Formats: sequence, structure tokens, C-alpha cells
Amino acid sequence: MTRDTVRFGQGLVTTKEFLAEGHNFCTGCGESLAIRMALKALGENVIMANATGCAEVCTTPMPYTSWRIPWMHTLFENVGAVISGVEAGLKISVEKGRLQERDVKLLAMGGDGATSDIGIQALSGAFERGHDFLYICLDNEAYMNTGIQRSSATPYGAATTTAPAGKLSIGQITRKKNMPAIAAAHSIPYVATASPSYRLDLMKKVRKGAEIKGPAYVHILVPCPTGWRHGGDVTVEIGRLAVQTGIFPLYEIEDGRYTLNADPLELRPVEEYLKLQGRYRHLTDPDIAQIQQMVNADYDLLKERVAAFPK
Ligand SMILES: Cc1ncc(C[n+]2csc(CCOP(=O)(O)OP(=O)(O)O)c2C)c(N)n1
Ligand SMILES: [Mg+2]
Repeated sequence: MTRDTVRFGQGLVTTKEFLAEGHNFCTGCGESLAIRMALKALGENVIMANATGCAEVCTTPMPYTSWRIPWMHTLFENVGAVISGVEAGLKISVEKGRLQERDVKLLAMGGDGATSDIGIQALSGAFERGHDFLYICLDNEAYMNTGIQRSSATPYGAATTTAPAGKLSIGQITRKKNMPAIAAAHSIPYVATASPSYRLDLMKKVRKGAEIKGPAYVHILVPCPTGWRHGGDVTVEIGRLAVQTGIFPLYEIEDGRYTLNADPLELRPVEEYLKLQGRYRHLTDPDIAQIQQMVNADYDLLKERVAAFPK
């Protein structure tokens, strides 16, 4: 152990911060927490590409940057293609003898919109070609930096500016797209879900994903005080409740095999999670009962997948 490291599970993690202070993330932003943890897990030997979204807008107001690692901004839709190019370039450099070896990790990051909507084609291609990189989706369940518009990751019943709740509408009327399952369907070696409320679990998964050869995908649910309409002081609690209610279970999919990382013996009622957030304030008791049923069914399905691969 040196002055720059602290104990982390069986190993060590740096005390350095790679996302500098002075950024413009909102108070209590779950995304900024997740980024700090992920970068600590990876260390400084990393090249990162970042799709347009809160993480980019809040960190690089001209002429400043909060990134203490090599970082590039990509379009909203093409971070999967850009990281593919970086990886291919490094590979050629090794093949041509300009580099002895590739000793740098590659990280691509995008919001839920950049990942599950507009960037899914570029990401799918990168997975299919088998580039060696880690992709992190920071899922705050809407297009937040542009004004809380719904995405395909917005959950059923949540109010957004483009799926508002009212007399005739419950808000979002579609189900949340299952992006981890879509990533796993590419037969990539590693897929996981994570939460900044479970920080050691998050950091282990990020490190594992970056170290595994080939594409890896880590989907992180990040509470958003502005878009979800909750206080910045309950961000971590809301993240924990998402897991404990079964709304956002923590699991890994390795070569198609599912493992649950946190399996509460009894799930807490979804109402405990929903009632802390203004985006769900309009829900009636029957609406909440319906969401409870959906969550139970999804959780049962996940457990069936886990049970298919006994340890
Ligand atoms: C082709 C294109 N369409 C629209 C935009 C405007 N735009 C920038 S970021 C964004 C939404 C980002 O949402 P998400 O990926 O979920 O990231 P968040 O802001 O929530 O972190 C939109 C609509 C754009 N930059 N490019
Ligand atoms: Mg988003």
C-alpha cells in the first residue's frame, strides 16, 4: 500500500480523483458518483470516449475540462464507432511495431439515450466485431441534459416532459428496454448491472469488464435529482431501493450465464422507491399495484435465468 492507494476488496484502489472538482453536475447527481468510482477502478491508464449527454456537457464547458485522463467527446450517436477506431488504431500500432504492447484500457461511455436509442447501431457493430473495450451506460432513464425527454429506458409510469402525466396519461406508456439482455445477445464475454449505491460491487464490475478480453458492457442505474424530482440527499438511498425492490437487480452475465450479485430474501414494496420521486407522484394505488406486478414478473424471469446455471 502506498500513500496513493487504499484497500479495495482483496486489492488496492487509488485515492486519486480522475474527475476533477469544479464540474457542473447537479447537486446529488448519481452519474457523477458512478463516474468517479468507475475511473478509480480503472486507474489512470485509460483512454475514454464519451457520447454527448450530461457527462460531457457538465464536464467540458469551453475552455475547461474536468477529465484527468485522455478523453474525447463524440457525437450523441457514434461512441461505439469511435472507440472501435481507437482500438483498431492501437492494434495496428502493435502489429507494425510502433508500440510494444497495448497497455491501456479503453472505455466508452454514453447515457441511456446514447446507448439504447440513437447509438445502439454503432454499439451493436462494435460488439459484433469483438473490439476489446468496456462500455458503460449511465442510465438516468431519460434525455436529461436536453430537458428530461423520455427515452426507451424510461420506465412505465414515469412522467417526463415528452411523456407527461395527466388526466388521460400515466406518463411513459412503454416498458423499459432491456439493454443488458440486448448486449448479452451479442454473445460478448461480460455484461453486468451496477449501482453507485453499491460501490465495491460497481468498481469490481468495471475493473473486471475492462480486464476481460473483448467487449464488455456495464449498465449503471444513476438516480437523477433533477429529472426524477427528488432531493440530492436521497440519491444513494434511492439507488439502494431500486435494488432492494427488485426494480434494478444487480447481476452479471458471463458468456451467457446469469449470476445474481445481491438477492434480497424478500423484495421491498416498489412503493417505497416510487414515493420518493416526483416523476411518480401522479400514480394511483392501482397503478402502483400494476407496476409491482410487472417488477415481480421480471424478477421471477431473472431468477429463472439464474437458476438455469446452478453454481
Ligand atoms: C443527432 C443528435 N440529436 C440530438 C442531439 C441533442 N442531444 C444531445 S444529448 C441528448 C440526450 C442525451 O440523453 P442521454 O444519452 O440519456 O444522456 P443524459 O443527458 O441523460 O446524460 C440529445 C437529445 C444531438 N446532440 N445529436
Ligand atoms: Mg439519460
